[in-house]
Order: sequence, then structure tokens, then C-alpha cells
Amino acid sequence: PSTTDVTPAHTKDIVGNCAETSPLLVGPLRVEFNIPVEINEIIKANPSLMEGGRYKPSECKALQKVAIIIPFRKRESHLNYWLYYMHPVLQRQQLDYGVYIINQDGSNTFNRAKLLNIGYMEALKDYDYDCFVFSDVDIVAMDDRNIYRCFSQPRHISVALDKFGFGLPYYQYFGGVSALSKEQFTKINGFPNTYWGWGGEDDDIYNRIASKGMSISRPDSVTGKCRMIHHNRDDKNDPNPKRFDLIARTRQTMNTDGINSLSYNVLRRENFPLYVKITVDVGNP
Ligand code: UD2
Ligand code: MN
Repeated sequence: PSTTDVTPAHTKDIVGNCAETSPLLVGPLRVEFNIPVEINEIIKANPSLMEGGRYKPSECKALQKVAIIIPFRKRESHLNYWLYYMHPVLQRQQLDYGVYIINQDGSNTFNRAKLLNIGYMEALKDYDYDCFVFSDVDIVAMDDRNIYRCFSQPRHISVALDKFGFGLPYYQYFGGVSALSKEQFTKINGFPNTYWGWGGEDDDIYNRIASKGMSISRPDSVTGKCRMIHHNRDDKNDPNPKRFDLIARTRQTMNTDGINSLSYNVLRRENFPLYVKITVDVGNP
């Protein structure tokens, strides 16, 4: 057999790195949640996606490999809006990315931060991701210059939410959408597994970051505009009465409560056209 490579060097598709700022960005976006979106329409509108909601720019080599982790239970209509608005944005941002829906099975108390830890572990089984974006299912960026990638410090992305009058509710606020590199995530031992029900876990994550001497990177309040879909509090996600005691003790607990103490069972892993859905048993409080 001949192994001679007869392809002239200049015809090989050697693609250079993507630019620091994607030339495809358009800036402010119209985001509304009044007309329901249909999943087949979203699939048709995003022909470049690979199965499992994976994408890689063909025109250049992406600067980061980003896993987008979404904690989930019974929010189908919100998920459709998220996919409808965010897939086109993420492609224009020229990211090499995948979308992971981490679905809490059963009807026990919800545990957002534990689902995010699980997403981190499970995404790494697929691909050598170097950046992790953790997003609520009900938040959509209103400007594609708000890049869903990692920075030299942990990044807070949803800094100007409509529900908080397009500003921060308080300076240490880290809820909604955030991004940590693999290194940053490892440094803080991931997120807490012990926050059952609503609230406090985002403040615990902030405490972890601050206690390791890191600061928060943020976009400006114009680029950082986001909308959250209006909703009522879900069943089995009542405010956690222990949250204030827990966030007062982050420094004592963070070394033993996190990615190093994570245990869970994967019940199903399903590859859909627009995302991977991983259904997990997170256990009980
Ligand atoms: C705030 C924070 C959120 C988190 C939460 C407290 C903002 C914009 N967001 O969200 O990041 O800190 O408070 O835990 O400040 N979910 C489901 N099904 C459920 C329950 C929750 O899918 O039954 C997921 C979903 O991705 C949702 C997220 O968990 O967006 C946060 O829950 P929420 O939207 O009910 O809480 P919210 O808006 O007060
Ligand atoms: Mn919400």
C-alpha cells in the first residue's frame, strides 16, 4: 500500500485560532417570552449543530472548550426558550461547546449546586472541556457580546437581570449564570452538595472564590443585560431555612463538601439534537 500523501500543503485545511473577539457578533438582541417556541423549529434553525447540542466553529479553532451546565427539573418550556435564543448566540461567539441538561429525578427537594457538580463530572467524561458555564434554565442573554466563556478570574455573566432592574442586587451576588475554568473550579473544591431547596448556594460559591483569594470578573451592565422568564417557586424548592447558617460556615466546610465528596447515580443519559440530558438521583437531604 502506498502511504504517500499527495495533497499539496496549501490545500490542507489548516485553520488558525479564532479571533479574541468574534467578527460574527451583532450586539443587543430582542428577547421575549410571549410566543412558545417549537423544538423542531429550533433544530431547523441550527443546522450546524451536532448531536447532543455540540458545536465547533469550522472557520477557526475555538479558544476554549466550554461545557454549558443547566440544572433542571420540569421546566420544558423554559428550556425551549433557552435553546431557541442561546444556541445561535453561542455559535456566533465561536465557542467549541456542548449543552448538558442535568435533570433531577424524582420529587425530593431540589439541589441546584449538586446538579452543577454532577454536570461538571459528567461533561468531562465526554470531552476535554476547559471551561464550565453554569446557567439557570430561565435566563437568556440580551447581548451576544456577553461571552459564555472563562476568564482569568471566575466570571459572573448574568450581571444585569431585568428582575433586578438591570443591575446587581448586592455586590457579592453570583447567582444566575457564571463561568469557571477547570482550574478555578478545582481550586474551590467545586460547589457545595449540602444546600437542599432554594437559596444560599450561590453565596456559598462566592465565599469559596473569595476565600481562595480570587475575585469576580464581570461584563459591563450594558453587555451584561439578561432576561429571566417569570415563574413561581417550584414544588420541592422552598427556601432552605438552613441557608444562613450554612453560608456563615463556608470556610470550615468547603474542603470536605464539594467535588471530593460528591456521590450520585446516573439513571439515564440521552443524546438529543440540541442537548445531552442526564437524569440523576441526587439522594435526600
Ligand atoms: C435564584 C438564582 C439562582 C439560584 C436560586 C437559589 C437568579 C437569577 N437566580 O433563582 O441562580 O441561586 O435563586 O437556589 O438570581 N430548577 C428547575 N426545576 C425546579 C427548581 C429549579 O429546573 O423545580 C432550576 C432551573 O434551572 C432554575 C434554577 O434551578 O432556573 C434556579 O431556581 P429558580 O429559578 O426557581 O430560582 P430563582 O429564580 O429565585
Ligand atoms: Mn429563576
